[in-house]
Amino acid sequence: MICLFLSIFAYIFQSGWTGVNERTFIAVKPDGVQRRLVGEILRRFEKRGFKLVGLKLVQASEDLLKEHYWDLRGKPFFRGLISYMSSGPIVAMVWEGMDVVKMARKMMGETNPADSLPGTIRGDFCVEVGRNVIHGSDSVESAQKEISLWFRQSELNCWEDTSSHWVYN
Ligand code: RTP
Ligand code: MG
Repeated sequence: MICLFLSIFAYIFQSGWTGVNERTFIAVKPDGVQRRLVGEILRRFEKRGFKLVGLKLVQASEDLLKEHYWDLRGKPFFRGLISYMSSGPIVAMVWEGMDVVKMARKMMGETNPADSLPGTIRGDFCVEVGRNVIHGSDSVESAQKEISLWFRQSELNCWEDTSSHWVYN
C-alpha cells in the first residue's frame, strides 16, 4: 500500500524518484540480445543490489527510437544508430536504487568500448562504438523521460524488496 502510494506520488511529482527510489532506464541493445548477453547484464545489476521494477522484450519502432535519441538527431551517425537500434528486439528495463543512474553508467563503461575499462559491461563484451550492447540514461531527468517513453505506469512493478536492509543501512 505504501509502495503504491509512493509510486503514485513519484509519478505525479517525478522528483519523488530520488534517494533509494531513484530509477534508471537500461536497455540491452539488439547486438546484446543476439549475443546472448541479457542474462549476464541482468545478473550484474541484480548482484550489485539494484531492484528490477520493469522488464520487457521490445521491437522498437523508428518513431520511438527517434524520440529516444532526439538530442542526437543532428549527428552524422544518427541514421545508422536508428537502423542499428531497430535491427532486432531490445530488452528494456527499469532499475531502482540509490544513485542508480550514475552507478549504472559506471557499470556500463564509456560510450566507446575502446575507452572502457575491463570489468565494465562495454569493456568486457564489445569492441566498436556502433555496437556497444547497452544503453543507460545519462541523468535523473533523462531517466524520467525515457522511462515514461518506454513503459506504461502499469508495467512498472511495485514489490517489497526483502534484501533492502542488507543493501542499505
Ligand atoms: P547510450 O545513450 O546508448 O547509452 O550511449 P551513450 O550515452 O554512452 O552515448 P550517446 O552519446 O548518447 O550516443 C548514443 C549511441 O550512439 C552511438 N554512437 N555512435 N559512430 C559514433 O561515433 C557514435 N557515437 C555514438 C552509440 O551506440 C551510443 O551508445
Ligand atoms: Mg546517451
